[in-house]
Amino acid sequence: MASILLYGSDALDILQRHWTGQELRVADQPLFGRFRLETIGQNEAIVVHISSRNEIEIHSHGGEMVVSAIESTLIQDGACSVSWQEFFCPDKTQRELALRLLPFAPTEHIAQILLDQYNGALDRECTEIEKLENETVKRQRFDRLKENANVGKHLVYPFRVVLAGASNAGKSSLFNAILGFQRSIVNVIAGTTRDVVSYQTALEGFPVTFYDTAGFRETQHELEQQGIERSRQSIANADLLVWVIDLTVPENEQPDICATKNVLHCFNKIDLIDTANSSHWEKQSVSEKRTIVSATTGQGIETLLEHIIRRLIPNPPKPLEAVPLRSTTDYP
Ligand SMILES: Nc1nc2c(ncn2[C@@H]2O[C@H](COP(=O)(O)OP(=O)(O)OP(=O)(O)O)[C@@H](O)[C@H]2O)c(=O)[nH]1
Ligand SMILES: [Mg+2]
Repeated sequence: MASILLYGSDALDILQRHWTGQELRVADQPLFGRFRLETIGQNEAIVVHISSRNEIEIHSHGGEMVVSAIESTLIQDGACSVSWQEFFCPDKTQRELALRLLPFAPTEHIAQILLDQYNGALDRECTEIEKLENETVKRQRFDRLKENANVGKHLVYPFRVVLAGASNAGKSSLFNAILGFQRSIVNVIAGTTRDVVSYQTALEGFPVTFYDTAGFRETQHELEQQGIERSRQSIANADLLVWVIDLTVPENEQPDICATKNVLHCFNKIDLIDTANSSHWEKQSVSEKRTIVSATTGQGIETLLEHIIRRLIPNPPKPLEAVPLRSTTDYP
């Protein structure tokens, strides 16, 4: 099903030229008839709803060819085509951008943030900031806008969280435990993952893509070397690197590329540590910079996810708060 709104003073006259069916008139009820598609020389069954002489909804079946044939017939008669976003919000502002992004909202939470922006959250905040006389408060409110602008970049495009670490640390097992299904192959043989495996999900309603990568180790195997090079590339593009460490083996050094990244250390395989040692590990400060889990038993995974989202969004926007959006050219 596709809907086209024919709007303007000539709307009824334009429709009349191509219409055969029930008499066209302003009515509460839909009217049934056929629309002559001039460009392909066929009559298409349609339903129209005429709420005023200026405003007519045309409903056809949703095939792309039919919709574009109706559109080009109307354009030939003097109509011009605008997207629904431009129609409702023609001023090319953040409000229009919010509408443009709305169909791509991956979760209800994101849709709500976008609707808040459409309803003028940013304009209101800017007007209020301008009126403030206290420079310190002004700066605080402005800094908060900047903080939310980082969230605004990831309403439609997910945050990228890369799981990396030494071979066999349990990255793929952790990836599967986070997602809740067996997306990646897990094996006791070191060097199992070669390509980057990704999956998009949501944390607290924000889109996040997790990447499972090939483990770092010295190897002469060309395929594995290629995999490790891909791991480096994924780390370079990450918003957050989760460096996975096997608690049962001496800690490996991180490659240089990790030094510049936002890193969370994740100690895995706590289930293999005997009770005495385990309490030693559990006493280690679990913080937003380090966390202890077992990908096998699921222990600590919830806490890990909380830490991940807090590292990505330390203070999530509150309902009705202004979230600056990125320019249209960055979006589909
Ligand atoms: N007991 C226990 N075993 C684990 C845990 N996590 C992973 N393993 C085991 O460790 C081995 C390696 O796990 P993977 O998830 O394939 O490790 P990886 O880091 O993806 O390995 P590569 O892809 O080779 O780099 C497998 O035998 C897993 O079953 C854990 O939390 N506890
Ligand atoms: Mg793996």
